[in-house]
Amino acid sequence: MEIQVVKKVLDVNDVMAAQNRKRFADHNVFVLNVMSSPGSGKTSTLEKALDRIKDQVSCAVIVGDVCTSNDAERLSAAGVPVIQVNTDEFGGDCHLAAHVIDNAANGLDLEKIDILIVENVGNLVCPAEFDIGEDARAVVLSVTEGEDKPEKYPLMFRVCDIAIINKIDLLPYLDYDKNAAIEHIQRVHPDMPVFEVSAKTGDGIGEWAEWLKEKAASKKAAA
Ligand SMILES: Nc1nc2c(ncn2[C@@H]2O[C@H](COP(=O)(O)OP(=O)(O)O)[C@@H](O)[C@H]2O)c(=O)[nH]1
Ligand SMILES: [Mg+2]
Repeated sequence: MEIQVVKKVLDVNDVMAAQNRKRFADHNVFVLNVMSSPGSGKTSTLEKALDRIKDQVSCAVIVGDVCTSNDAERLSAAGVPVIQVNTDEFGGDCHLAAHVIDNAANGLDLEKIDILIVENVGNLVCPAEFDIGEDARAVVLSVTEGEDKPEKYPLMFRVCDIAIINKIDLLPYLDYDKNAAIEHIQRVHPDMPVFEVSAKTGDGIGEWAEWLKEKAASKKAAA
């Protein structure tokens, strides 16, 4: 019985996600859904990436947390439009659903935006189950989380297009085996591109920011 209810929720979400995808395509907006467990560095890597690309492409962010507008305040410093969603207002959801993105997008002038980044609620499980109408998905995994998370939470790594290993500045202080982590990622998702970055030092941010710009440019070119 419960399974049927869950299926229905996901079906309704898929319909809304398809509407979002059409709406974003109509306005030529490339949408990236960024997911991870809390604290792996979604906001930090986005702050650094936005600093690099915001003068070349017009960006905006929708950020989801259960409570607070801390991340919106941090991301607004880049000078791009930011919409904060607090899921506490509708039951404390552990993910952003498609209708939530639809509502949040009403607060943005989509005609003026090339890249919309969604920082999802910190969680390696539920956000992977909800299509929001995005073009691509990225999972951030930090070196303090252990190498085996991709195999423990495989859906997240299966549905994402790229993985970003963050906090590589901490590698000298840890027993973390980065190559083992990459093997775990690619066992779940063969050939998944993996970017190795440090939001603290800026290492590797350029490469993933370039990937983002190129993906957005190819969507525009195909339109
Ligand atoms: N040493 C180090 N700390 C980082 C890095 N990226 C983020 N942090 C720290 O990790 C914590 C969580 O980062 P945040 O971006 O808020 O993670 P989020 O919850 O995924 O958005 C903060 O204290 C950051 O300063 C990094 O590359 N290196
Ligand atoms: Mg954050």
